[in-house]
Amino acid sequence: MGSFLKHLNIVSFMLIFFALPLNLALQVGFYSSSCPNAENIVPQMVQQRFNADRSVAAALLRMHFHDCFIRGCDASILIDTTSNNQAEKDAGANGTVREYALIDQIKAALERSCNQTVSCADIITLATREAVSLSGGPRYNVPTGRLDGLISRAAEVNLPGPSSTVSQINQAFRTRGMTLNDMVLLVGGGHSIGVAHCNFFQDRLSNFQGTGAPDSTMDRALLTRLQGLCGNANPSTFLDQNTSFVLDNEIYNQLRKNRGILQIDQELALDPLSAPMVSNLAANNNLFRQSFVNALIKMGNLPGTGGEIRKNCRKRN
Ligand code: HEM
Ligand SMILES: *[C@@H]1O[C@H](CO)[C@@H](O)[C@H](O)[C@H]1NC(C)=O
Ligand SMILES: *[C@@H]1O[C@H](CO)[C@@H](O)[C@H](O)[C@H]1NC(C)=O
Ligand SMILES: CC(=O)N[C@H]1CO[C@H](CO)[C@@H](O)[C@@H]1O
Repeated sequence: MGSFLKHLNIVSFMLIFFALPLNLALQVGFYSSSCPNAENIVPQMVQQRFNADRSVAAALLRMHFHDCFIRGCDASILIDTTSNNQAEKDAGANGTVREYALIDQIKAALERSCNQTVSCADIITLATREAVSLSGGPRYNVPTGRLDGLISRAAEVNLPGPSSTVSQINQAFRTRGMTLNDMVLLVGGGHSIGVAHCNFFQDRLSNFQGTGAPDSTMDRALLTRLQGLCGNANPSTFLDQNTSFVLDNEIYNQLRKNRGILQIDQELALDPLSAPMVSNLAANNNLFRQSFVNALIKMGNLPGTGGEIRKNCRKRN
């Protein structure tokens, strides 16, 4: 009996062991002995870029999201298209993900400092951590130790669009192990900085859902301004019309004032599923700060499928 139990334990141990998502090796300070400078080099380079253009913070946060939602956080977003493979970055939803050159520069500096040690997926993660704190968000410890994936396919990019409903977006988060609360935090918090181009919300400005009229939920002054802005070119406007460069809970207040730019953002405040959370977050920036970071770390832990430490973030070794 004892030996049977012992066997059972070994079997269940092995089951648990092999079922472990590959990210359980992630830990805070993963590079502290293998590349002690990694957590200085990334912040320095992001800070430098931010000093020249503070919109870089939003770009990094969005890149992290687009990376993690396809194949986990494995830098699949960074792979370039080749003659026989159209990569994620060339899928429609990725058209305006930016700051790939900054990631290349950080990678080059890390390669000089520690040969083939720091993954591109961790570079995005550490750069995002910096983006959050440079935007006035909390500074947090973030686990590292991710591997770079070997696969990146445009056809796998199944990100929801800006006209999705709250329950559709919720479903996209649920299939990745995240809750409605995580979703409201990440979409709202993510959209508390950065911009959207007219093509992503133009449908709200005139013939909304075939009604022949603009989206009646949009604040009139905002509607008028956006109608003037969006012409033939495709300019952009701030997702948070008030504190546009600050990662804070003000976006939720804007949404409650019907000043959301993207339809999905506005829906967060209107849909009974998410409206109570929007109210709570709008009223409490400390609640927002702590819970946003927790949700962001959770998103950053979405497990990849394993791989390598790339030498060049744009291609497999
Ligand atoms: C799943 C629901 C989401 C949808 C439908 C969505 C959609 C969009 C769209 C259409 C834009 C405008 C892009 C452009 O015009 O260049 C945008 C921008 C942005 N999104 Fe999201 N998003 C979602 C979730 C998230 C999440 C979870 C984050 C991060 C935690 C995030 C962070 C950002 C940031 C920072 C920007 C501004 C980018 C910049 O300034 O370059 N989004 N999003
Ligand atoms: C980096 O590593 C590769 C193989 O892993 C080796 O060939 C090369 O000499 C190393 N370069 C430096 C500067 O250590
Ligand atoms: C802008 O945000 C600040 C700080 O969050 C707030 O006090 C103010 O009322 C907001 N202004 C508008 C026009 O929404
Ligand atoms: C900048 C960029 O790579 N844009 C691409 C996004 O995806 C669409 C559709 O696949 C391409 O046509 C764009 O060139």
